Amino acid sequence: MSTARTPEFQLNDWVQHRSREVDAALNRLLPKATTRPATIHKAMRYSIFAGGKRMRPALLLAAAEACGGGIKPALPLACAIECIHTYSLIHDDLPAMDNDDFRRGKPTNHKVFGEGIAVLAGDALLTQAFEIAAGCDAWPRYSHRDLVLEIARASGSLQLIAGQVADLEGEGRDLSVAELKYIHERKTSALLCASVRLGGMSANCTPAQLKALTDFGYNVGLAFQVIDDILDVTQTTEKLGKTAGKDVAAQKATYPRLVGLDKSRKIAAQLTKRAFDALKPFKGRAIALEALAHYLLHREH
Ligand code: GRG
Repeated sequence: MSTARTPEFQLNDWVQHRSREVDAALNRLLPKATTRPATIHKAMRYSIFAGGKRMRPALLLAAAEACGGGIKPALPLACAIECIHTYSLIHDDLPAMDNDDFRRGKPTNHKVFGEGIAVLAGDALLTQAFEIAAGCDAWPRYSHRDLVLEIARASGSLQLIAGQVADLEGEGRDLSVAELKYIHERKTSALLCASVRLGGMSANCTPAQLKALTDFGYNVGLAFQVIDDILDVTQTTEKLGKTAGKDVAAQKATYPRLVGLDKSRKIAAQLTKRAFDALKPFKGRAIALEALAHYLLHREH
């Protein structure tokens, strides 16, 4: 992981250090694998510690830093967001949805624990996220109500779930670019955007900073999904840690399918440029956010 844009900033070290902190916090916050009923706690931990990139926690912690905040108050929120994200992946992989056998380089949750436990492990991680958020400190500008609302809105039936519904209903149909963007805004961008906003909130950010983070998160979130679509057709299953070529096989609407690979790459670069522009009010203090946006545009998995 490197970035040509900010050569003096060691993104690799930055991410590794924060990922270790996030993993240690998740380990503290989730019930132990031996806690009764052990099966569900093993299943929750199996997917949480299966080797995800931890990009949402990284963006959340980077946003906190941009607003002058520290890791400690942001960490529980980073864990809450990773719980929501992991729940959505477990459910998305179920036979009733995308029916995938492979995720984060490992057999999917339902392949190991069975469908019933996988549904429940997703449900439990979703609930765990709210328990963690409710247990966080609050700040003068942002109450528990604000934090919990932020997470609920991003993952509810108007955003994450709306995106998944539109995705399911779009299968086998020719979608327009506008319809595809609707899906990407909700299925992907909403949670990434909430991540950076929560990072800002954990640092008691100003309304102007929150607005800048929202613009950044929205655009980075859209770019993330365009890149994800590109990687599905350009990378191998081994490299991705999930089944490559699934979108083509399922005849799913994607940017490469609708506008071609070259144009898709241009769109991702344009969205990333908008994300960079949104960071101008931070006057160079959003260095980790910049480096992450640059990395996400050039990532290979
Ligand atoms: C089941 C409510 C519900 C929603 C599912 C997450 C999701 C919505 C679908 C999975 C497929 C997909 C393309 C989702 C868009 C978001 C995305 C690209 C997820 C993968 O995120 P990464 O690459 O995964 O950050 P890791 O494993 O690295 O954390």
